[in-house]
Amino acid sequence: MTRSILILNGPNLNLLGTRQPEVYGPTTLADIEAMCYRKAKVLGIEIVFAQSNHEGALIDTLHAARGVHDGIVLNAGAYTHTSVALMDAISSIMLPVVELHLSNIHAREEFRRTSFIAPVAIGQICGFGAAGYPLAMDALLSYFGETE
Ligand code: CA2
Repeated sequence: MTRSILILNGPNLNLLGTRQPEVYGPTTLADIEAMCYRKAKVLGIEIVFAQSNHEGALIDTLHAARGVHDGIVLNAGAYTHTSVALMDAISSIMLPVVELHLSNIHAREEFRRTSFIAPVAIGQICGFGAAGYPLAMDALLSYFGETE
């Protein structure tokens, strides 16, 4: 069975590469998407790559992942630090979620150290820039291997 992973990105990540390259790097979200598709080909899996600036749309996309995808890589952006609703959505769908951030959220402002995603994720990858996306895909594949 071919595994399928949803790679879901939250608010403002559509602006990557256009502003604050000193924090988030020079890579655009389109570059990251292309990187993820190349990685998926190597891994022999399917992916869907998506982004929304809207909390409800992110929740709808998480709900729709049930029965379609085997796992999720989620960069929830700033909603990471605020959204009980996203946390509840992840709890409800019973799919493994890897929390991902480009920056090291633990080395920045204090408010970024709080994550509502972390308690309901299988793990967190942060601080490796765009390279974190293929790392998160590897992490999910490793998790599938261990849980089969
Ligand atoms: O490091 C990450 O991946 C974050 O999820 C990015 C979020 C931030 O709120 C989180 O604390 C950590 C922000 C994404 C905003 O992206 C921008 C891109 C270009 C210009 C400005 C913001």
